Amino acid sequence: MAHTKLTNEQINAVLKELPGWTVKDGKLHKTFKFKTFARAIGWMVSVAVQADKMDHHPDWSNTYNRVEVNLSTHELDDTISDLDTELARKMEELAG
Ligand code: HBI
Repeated sequence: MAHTKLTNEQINAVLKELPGWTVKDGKLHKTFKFKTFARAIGWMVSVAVQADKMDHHPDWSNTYNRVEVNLSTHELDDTISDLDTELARKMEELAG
């Protein structure tokens, strides 16, 4: 299936439904905070399984109980596509 770059309007509409998400340096960005390191890593593992199924992978880094996430689509010059908003939604679901 072909994926398309989202317009600023489309991105702003999605951001209203995704608490804590912003656009930073042209990427969909959020820092997730968990109670413990173990919970942060557990969440990352569950997201990784879903991301791999989608063949769409986050740029992210972990520091103790925080995970900083940046989503973009390399195939579309690192812009934000429907795949990024789909993965952001999955991340929210899995964060409970
Ligand atoms: N992950 N975030 C992200 N963006 C992509 O464009 C992307 C990816 N993971 C795998 C992937 N593309 C592959 O489809 C291609 O690199 C072959």
